[in-house]
Amino acid sequence: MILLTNIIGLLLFVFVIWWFWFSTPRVQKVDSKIIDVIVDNGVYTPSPIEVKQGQELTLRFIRKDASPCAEKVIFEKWNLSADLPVEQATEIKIPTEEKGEFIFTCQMQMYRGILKVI
Ligand SMILES: [Cu+2]
Repeated sequence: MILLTNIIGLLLFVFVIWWFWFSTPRVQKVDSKIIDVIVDNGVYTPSPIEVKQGQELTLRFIRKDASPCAEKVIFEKWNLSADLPVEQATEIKIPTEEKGEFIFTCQMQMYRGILKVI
């Protein structure tokens, strides 16, 4: 009888372990971030953009404005630039190792956005 109780106890124990390890969905830590930035009417939206230092960041520029003014985006700080085809998403990976406020602009600096790394 004691043996039977022990076996049942053991089975219960195994079941509980199995339950926790295999049947609960694992929580995944997400530290990448993609932010959509709309390019239209002379402004980047949203701006300012605030992110945490060291987190992965991709800005996905979606250009609505067909005027040549909007065709490039430039991050002077990192020497990064990209052509933005109209009505398409263009992804740019942004370094966030350094804290600060960084400006991004079109080639004529009429469009201006601010990225804050905090
Ligand atoms: Cu411009």
